[in-house]
Amino acid sequence: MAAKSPKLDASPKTTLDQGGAPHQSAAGPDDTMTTAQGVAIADDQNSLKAHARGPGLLEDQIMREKIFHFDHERIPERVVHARGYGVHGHFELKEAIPELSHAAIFNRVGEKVPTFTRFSTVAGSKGSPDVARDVRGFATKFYTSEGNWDLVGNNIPVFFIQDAIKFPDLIHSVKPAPDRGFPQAQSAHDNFWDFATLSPETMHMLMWVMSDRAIPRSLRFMEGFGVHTFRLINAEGESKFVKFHWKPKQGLQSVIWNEALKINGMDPDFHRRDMWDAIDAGDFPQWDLGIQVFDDDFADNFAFDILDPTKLIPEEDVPVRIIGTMTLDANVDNFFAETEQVAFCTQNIVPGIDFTNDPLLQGRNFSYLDTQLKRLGGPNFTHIPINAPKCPVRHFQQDGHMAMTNPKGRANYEPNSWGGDTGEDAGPRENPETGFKSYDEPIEGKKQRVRSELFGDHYSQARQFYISQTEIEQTHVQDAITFELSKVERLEIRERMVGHLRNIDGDLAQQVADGLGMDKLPAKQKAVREPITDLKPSDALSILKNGPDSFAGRKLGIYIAEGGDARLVKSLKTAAEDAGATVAIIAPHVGGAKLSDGKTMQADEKIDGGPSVVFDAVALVMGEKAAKNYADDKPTQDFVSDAFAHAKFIAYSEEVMAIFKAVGIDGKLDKGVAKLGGGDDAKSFIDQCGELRFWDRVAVKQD
Ligand code: HDD
Repeated sequence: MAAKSPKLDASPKTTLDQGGAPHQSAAGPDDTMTTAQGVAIADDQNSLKAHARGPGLLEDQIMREKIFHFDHERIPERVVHARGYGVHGHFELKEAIPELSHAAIFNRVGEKVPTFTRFSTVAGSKGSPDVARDVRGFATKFYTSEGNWDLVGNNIPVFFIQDAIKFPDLIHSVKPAPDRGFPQAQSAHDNFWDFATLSPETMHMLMWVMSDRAIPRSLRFMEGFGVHTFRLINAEGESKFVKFHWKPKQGLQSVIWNEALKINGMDPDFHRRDMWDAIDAGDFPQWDLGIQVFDDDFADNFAFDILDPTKLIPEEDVPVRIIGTMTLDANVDNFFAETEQVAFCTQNIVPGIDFTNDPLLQGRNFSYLDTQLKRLGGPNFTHIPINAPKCPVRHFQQDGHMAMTNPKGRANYEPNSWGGDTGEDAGPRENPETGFKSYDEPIEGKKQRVRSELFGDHYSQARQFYISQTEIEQTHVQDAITFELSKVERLEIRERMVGHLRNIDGDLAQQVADGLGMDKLPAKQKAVREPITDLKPSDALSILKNGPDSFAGRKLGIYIAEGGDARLVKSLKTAAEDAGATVAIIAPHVGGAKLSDGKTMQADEKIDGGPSVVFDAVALVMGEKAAKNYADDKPTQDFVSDAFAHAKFIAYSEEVMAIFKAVGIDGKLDKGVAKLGGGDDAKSFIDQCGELRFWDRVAVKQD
């Protein structure tokens, strides 16, 4: 359908708002395409040539401008967290905490503070799949009335390393190897495990990354953590320590590894699509912001150093106090302008919040500002709308690449003596009352390259995490470590890791050793500090103990085929939607299938493109002939056998037994597989789906 004339294929209805008031094309009617200089374009299909079959002319300023701009469309991707997805929202404080902090954001109950949140994976590049086993970034920019506060956290409350000087090594080791340029978006390789096992401070975080936390079902179903200990400061200048938590109102949920592998093939955009769709449908995800507050006394008596980012403070020791809620309610208008250009910086804090001496945080405070210069090309990235504060900004910084908001007047320094009688504007002045003040913590000591002694405990909380998991979750951790180490070629690296595991949990070490086919357990790794083995399990650390209480926000896939009972399909749809879930119809053809009522129901997906791995639960409703017909169809068989293997709830109309027979599960049907007759069957099934998985099916580990 090549259009000969731009008029035939004209799509350029949009005019670009280049920062000012909405404007019309300088060159003519609203929809006339122009160059970046505003000159109307007559032909956007043909470059200027010496002759219809002759060479191109250098003179063609219109083509040159277009190609020039295209050539420069990309900016460097983030060196870590390159793949991410950003969403607008707002934060609303529910409980003021003036006794702890004088920050406006913590004192103005009911005020809606705009936010922008970017979720990300760490290791993969921009085009890598969403459901890689990885930490998820959870970074929120609060546009507060006192300036921007960036809470740049992860979905895991601890980190791999204790000192920022090790960050480049950590990231080099996990990213593709420099000689071969692979593997992409994976930690299952020699370099990563070599570094990790030579750096025992990674052990606690490794437990989290090998757990299902690292393969979330949705960005909506995961927690967020500020990781470091920060300070809150009140109007009297008093300080308490704080750790920040995001608790999803949607409950926690992850996928299982075999599912993740398949999802990445079927839908590499699984997480971003899920977020876009939920917000587009008005199903706005919410997180409560919680704080764990403690004082010097607690810090001095805690078994670990509160400045050590590889340690957490169990919620049983210091409860999380919920103070407000963030709602994500708007997708971006333009991915590049917002998600790509957003620049988070840990050093962006507001009066009433302060840093601590956590050596990882101190290093981050340098790195983030520095990296924005490289990525966004100059010091004026705060002029880009997504980064610009939504409160007054007044200073004497000036010029630089792409300066957008330029001061007026003569004074560009201070102190100055303009103002007063001169009639000139003297510009802004510092304000000792409202201005940012650091906590006046007394500091003394020797300048040294050392870590504090308690940083040497590498195993105690790793063990605590492991023993806090349900049996199913523990199995997943064992399987994940076994999987990853099976991809490690050098035997001594595998042995080193099992040697570390022996300091964490004997059974875990044995299971992994067996999984790797080791004849005997490798020697224990020497611990810098003897691990504490009697830390109590903490329920807050398990996903399965913190799941949702309904099927809301989840997705049911209904596979229909010719002759399927129309009433059943309808009742399933209604029950799922009533529960706040979404439904996708899958059929042998995207054109849908004619159901028992003689009407054709359109499909959202053809079976090959709608596998069961992308749904939380599935149903199959087909006529007898169709069920027999599709019993031998491979995608249909995978739909059923995967759903069954992944412990999903499955509903079916009795004709579908032919397919169950074909995949060999007809003799194994359990309470997680529901035959739909009529009456309340659909509703009972959806109620059951609220448990998300029928874990009993896979609870017994096969040797
Ligand atoms: Fe980092 C990005 C989270 C340690 C250096 N980091 C980045 C992002 C998140 C985190 C969520 C993506 C922000 C976005 O969406 O744009 N990083 C963390 C957490 C850490 C951490 C929770 C440990 C507690 N990071 C860390 C260290 C350093 C960095 C120790 C360097 C010394 N991180 C960066 C960076 C990035 C970044 C290079 C890349 C892109 C960016 O900053 O804007 O500066």
